[in-house]
Amino acid sequence: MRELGKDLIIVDKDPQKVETLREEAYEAIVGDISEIETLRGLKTKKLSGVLIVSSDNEANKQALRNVKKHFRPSLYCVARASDVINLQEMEEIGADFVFMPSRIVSKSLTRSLERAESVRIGNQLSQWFTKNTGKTLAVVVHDNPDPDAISGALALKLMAENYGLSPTILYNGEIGHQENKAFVNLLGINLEHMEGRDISEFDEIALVDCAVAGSNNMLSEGTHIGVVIDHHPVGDAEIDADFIDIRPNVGASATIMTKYLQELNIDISSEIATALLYGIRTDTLDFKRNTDPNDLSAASFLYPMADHEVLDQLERPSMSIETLDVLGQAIKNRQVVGSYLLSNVGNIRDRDALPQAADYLLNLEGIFTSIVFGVSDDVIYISGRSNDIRVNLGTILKKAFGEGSAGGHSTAAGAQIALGVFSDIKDRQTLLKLVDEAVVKKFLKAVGVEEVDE
Ligand SMILES: [Mn+2]
Repeated sequence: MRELGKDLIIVDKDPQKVETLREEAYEAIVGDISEIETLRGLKTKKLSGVLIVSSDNEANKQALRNVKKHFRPSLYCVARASDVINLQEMEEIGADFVFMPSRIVSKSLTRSLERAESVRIGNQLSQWFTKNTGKTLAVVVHDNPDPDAISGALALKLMAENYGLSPTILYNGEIGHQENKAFVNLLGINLEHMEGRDISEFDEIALVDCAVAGSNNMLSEGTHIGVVIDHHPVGDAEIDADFIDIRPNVGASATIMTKYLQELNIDISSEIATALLYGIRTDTLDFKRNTDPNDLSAASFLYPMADHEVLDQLERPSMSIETLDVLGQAIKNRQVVGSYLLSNVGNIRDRDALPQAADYLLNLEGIFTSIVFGVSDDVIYISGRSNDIRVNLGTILKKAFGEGSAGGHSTAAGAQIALGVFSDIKDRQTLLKLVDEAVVKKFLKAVGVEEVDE
């Protein structure tokens, strides 16, 4: 109470207790709180609240009734109950807040345990780094890395440097989407493509935002890993690693890494805070998807350190000319069949423009599923979006174009089909027409819609 800056008057039946309290400089009086006389004595004081906290439920209830009857109704009343039944009764009598000591103890115990657990794994990770000081470390992210993977790797790199290792972030595939490219450029993030690098030149390997060697990363299956940090459920995949921290309840690997930086007291630059915050926000769709209180607490820790001008810029990425062209083609070439929209954008260089175009076309009135496709040198790329709850786009694309070449979720999916023999066709126009027919037919057949004759 003293911390709240309020004066406290204590009433207790036991004169000895009252004596002790007075010695400790508290204002204390002897009295039975269930008796109205005791309360009368308090009425002269300007009370802002009453705490009824004896261990006797009956006395507490009587005191509560008296307070409700004889004091102003706005007086704030807190009461203590030993069980749920008494808690309910006290609430009915009019207590503003009733607490059960056993619950408070168990809550604070849970918190202490969580705290202890976080200290324990923080120590384990720090021990791993200490043991490997002086070594080179490959920090490997999943293929076509997103901001969560990249920022998580950045944090792990920082940590490794703090422990005297020489880390390099490695990725495979491409950094797609304008937003992700802008993210890497604006924050000056240094990561190297795996092409031409030999993983065996590194002493140790860490995996961030993916957990299984050979699955969505360029490592060979069964590679021994030093540290694994991830938040995707791995099922019963076997992982050969010294240190594994996979938290499927958490919304982002960046959240896990933020907790480690906090735990191990590592100084965070504004760039890293910005990257991690952006990673958490994009992976949780601004805390709307797969999110956990830990994501929010990590974000609130990073927020004051982050560069909000950069974050603003990341939210409004400029569209490349190529993306704009593809979008233009997609709008022009659209074919609408019922609530399905299909569009052939022809030859493409940047296939990342396809999902963006598919996203955009979903805004058209009456369209619930959009499919945009184009042809690069020898591959047809198909990208689809759907907000039709009856449609599982991933399944449909697999059905239309084969298990091996399609994948994705119910709302966002894609497929890649090798042109094979078709790529020899010299006449590009003929080729595009063939592709168009094939893709549209296969898709409509898979969704069970007859193509309308034009
Ligand atoms: Mn992630």
